[in-house]
Amino acid sequence: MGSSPFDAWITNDEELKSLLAREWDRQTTTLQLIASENFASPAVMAATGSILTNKYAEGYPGRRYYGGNQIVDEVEDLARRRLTMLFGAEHANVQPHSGANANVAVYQALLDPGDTILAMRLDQGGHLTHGSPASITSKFWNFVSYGVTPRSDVTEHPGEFIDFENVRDLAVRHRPKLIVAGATAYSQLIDPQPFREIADEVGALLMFDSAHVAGLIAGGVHPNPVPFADVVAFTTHKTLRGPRGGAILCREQHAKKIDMAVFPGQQGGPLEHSIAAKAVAFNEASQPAFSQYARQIVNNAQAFAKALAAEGFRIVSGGTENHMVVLDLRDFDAELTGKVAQEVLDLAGITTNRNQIPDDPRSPFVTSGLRVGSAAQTTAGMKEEQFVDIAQLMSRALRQRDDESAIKDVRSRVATMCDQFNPYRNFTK
Ligand code: DSN
Repeated sequence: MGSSPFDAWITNDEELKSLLAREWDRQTTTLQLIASENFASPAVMAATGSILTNKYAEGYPGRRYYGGNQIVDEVEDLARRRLTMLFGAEHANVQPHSGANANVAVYQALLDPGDTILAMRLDQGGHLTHGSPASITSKFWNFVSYGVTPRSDVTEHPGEFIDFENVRDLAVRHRPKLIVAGATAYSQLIDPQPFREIADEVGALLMFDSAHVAGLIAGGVHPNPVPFADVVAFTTHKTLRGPRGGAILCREQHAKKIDMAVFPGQQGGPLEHSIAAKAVAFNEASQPAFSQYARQIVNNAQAFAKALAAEGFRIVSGGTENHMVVLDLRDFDAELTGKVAQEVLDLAGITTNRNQIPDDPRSPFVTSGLRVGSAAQTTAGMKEEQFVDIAQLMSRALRQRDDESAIKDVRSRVATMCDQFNPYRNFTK
């Protein structure tokens, strides 16, 4: 079993050290295909584990409620500067602890309780914070949902797409104060322009939730919503490959309200060690190599989708234009649920998550779908060829799920691949 070089610092806690060593082993000997995950660089991880974790810094640079923040102010300013430059934005807030916090802070900043928000429904590809009944957001604001519509006239790949006629009809009918674009399980590019046009037509503000695609935007392979949206909120740890956390970009006119909503509205002391790690990631994402990385993520996802379709899976939206592929398992095997598929693939060393497909007859805990993504294994150096192999291994494990020796064989092939493509190969002790 290997271990992270960082674990050497944990000298006095054998119990935790052993858990970290096991997780290191899991991450580097099994395939990480969860579309919202990635492998952060050692520099990002080092900053996350830095001395900045010791500092309280409620407030913002130049306006803190505690002393001793001269250097922390520079760290946070560095992160804000790098982020605004990366996306061409007017203002950045790098304090949200997560994407969910960031989204709720945006609602709090721009709306009054009870105001109407038009957003994508969870089972159609949206996020919990887009008004799911299980989320606090649905208790405070009145959500109207749009979804996807099956289309057979898209000859290259018929499937489910955001239907802008439907978004417009709902917007005209319900007059939302805010429209939310962006998704967590939607594999097509989301064009911010038609959303802006609809928002302008009904006098709504526009927020783009770019949690999943932030890295693709930074790498130039997804349209940048910043020129179109009033606010762009996202996580920093998905395709952007930074530390776990959130961030918000906005037009200057909303800056004060957004900052007030994050702190003191939502949060207390910011996680300055995470903010330092965000600064590292924003710098990494501004390098030319990151654009090549983003392009490779999409190429890999497209090769993956094609190979999965060849194995008999139906691809929701007919294909992918980003980093993820959502599989409808029913054509492959009507009996196979997302829950069982996820469990079988776990045994075979392939980490995925079950996901509802549009209008899924099964519950969110069971599902008829599976979501996979290419960002993490692309970081590890995998190319189209490896993703074709992974599609075949997934298919074999799921078809032969009752055959222990077949699962074992897939697991051993996965281990060989992971050995060849260890994201931390230069850092393993
Ligand atoms: N953003 C979700 C995901 O896509 O996995 C988690 O909230």
